[in-house]
Amino acid sequence: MNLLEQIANCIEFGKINLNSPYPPNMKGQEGADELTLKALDEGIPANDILKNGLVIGMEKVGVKFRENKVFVPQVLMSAKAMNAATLHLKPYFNDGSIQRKGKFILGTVAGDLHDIGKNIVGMMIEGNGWEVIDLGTDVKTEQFEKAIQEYGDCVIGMSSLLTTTMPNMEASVKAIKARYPEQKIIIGGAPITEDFKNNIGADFYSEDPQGAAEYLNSLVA
Ligand code: B1M
Repeated sequence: MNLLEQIANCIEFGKINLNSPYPPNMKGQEGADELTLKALDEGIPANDILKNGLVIGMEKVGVKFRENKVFVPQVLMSAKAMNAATLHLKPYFNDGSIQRKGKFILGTVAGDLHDIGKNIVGMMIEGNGWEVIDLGTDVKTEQFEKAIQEYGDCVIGMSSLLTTTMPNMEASVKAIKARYPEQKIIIGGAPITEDFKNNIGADFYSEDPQGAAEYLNSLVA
């Protein structure tokens, strides 16, 4: 297995670093942390490490999560491994030698404080090579609009977990579409459906993070 494949493996199985006891069958082995440093030392371009190592691993996690082959705790370990690796890549993001696929502005809609699912969506999309700007929970229409003005070319993602906040999602989508007709908006969350998406005029509904990542990737393919 070459170095990039090993890095992808660490992300897929949530192996953060040498000292991490998780997963048990990789105990004592180097993790995403050390292997990313090693790859940089060997002169592998940071962009290759991201695209052909980290992103490949995260895509596999996304598919396994969708198929119920892994669960929230495993996804969180993968995200931790991803974070450990991307810390070493930070200077290359800053100097422009790594190009992100685009900007994704994410928030849980007004009145709604649920953020566990939204955070997983954010991690997965970041792991797919996007810059994620997380506005948090209880995000009002004006906050989404302010972010559009501030970040320019971007895709908006909205999450809702309560049937009582679905009307707030509808109001936000409609207001944003009225002001920025070309603005792409993805929606998701447990009570959201394809029909609801069609009724409120959002661009895409995904029931899981992987679907949202695949849609985003299709926009820049
Ligand atoms: Co609340 N809660 N909660 N809650 N809570 C639910 C959602 C509920 C179904 C529980 C129940 O009654 N069985 C119910 C909603 C009922 C309804 O609307 N019909 C409910 C209620 C009623 C409430 C309160 C009103 C309770 C009260 O105070 N009386 C209150 C509301 C507070 C508020 O938001 N204003 C409330 C509060 C809370 C806590 C604060 C205690 C806590 C949230 C903690 C937090 O998020 N930081 C909480 C929790 C934990 C839940 C449950 C138990 C779990 C939600 C969760 O995190 N799921 C939930 C019951 C349940 O789902 N079993 C419940 C795990 C997460 C990984 O899944 O969020 O679905 P999920 O995200 C998935 C997908 O939906 C999708 O991908 C994610 C990853 O797979 N997805 C997207 C999500 N967003 C996406 C966006 C996308 C694409 C995919 O694109 C942009």
